[in-house]
Amino acid sequence: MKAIMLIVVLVGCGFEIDGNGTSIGPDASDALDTTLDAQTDACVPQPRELLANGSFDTTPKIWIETAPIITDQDLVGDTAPNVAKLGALDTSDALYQTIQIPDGTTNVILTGKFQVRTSEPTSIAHDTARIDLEGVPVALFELDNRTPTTGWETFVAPINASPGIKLLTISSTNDEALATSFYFDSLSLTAMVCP
Ligand SMILES: [Ca+2]
Ligand SMILES: [Ca+2]
Repeated sequence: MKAIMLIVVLVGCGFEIDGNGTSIGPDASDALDTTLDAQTDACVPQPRELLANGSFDTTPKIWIETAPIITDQDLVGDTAPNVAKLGALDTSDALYQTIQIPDGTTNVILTGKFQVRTSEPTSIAHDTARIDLEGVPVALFELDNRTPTTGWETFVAPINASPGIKLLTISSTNDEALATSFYFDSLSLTAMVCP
């Protein structure tokens, strides 16, 4: 009985047993199992959307506004009907959303559309807008009255971010004269992660 139990234990551990019931070493199939496990563990990262209501068109609104910012007035949205409009004389506006950068992220990119409409001359920056992640300015993204647009412009901004819960902020500041409006729509924040 003891011999039978020993064989059962050895087989369970992946050892081969010869005809005499003698262990002759690790099962050759273990190497194959290891290879298959490695292939199963490897993955092709897929894009995952981290932002809610990036179009500003769905409910619940999710975004926190310091004033009524999400609106269907003024401009036709890149995605109808709503846009985010920041900027009024002598005012600072902000739009917030908490997002989570997932573990194992290899790449995070913020994309979207913007417009800048201003009464200012384009020589000196008086009114500005920017996007921050957890207080850090998003690379490649800062707007002011020197760069007015006549339609929706596309931006693509890579973000260097560590995993965890972060606050995404869109903000603007206008001085006391000659207003500038900063519009945003169709935002998307994607991370490449294993599904
Ligand atoms: Ca929209
Ligand atoms: Ca101004």
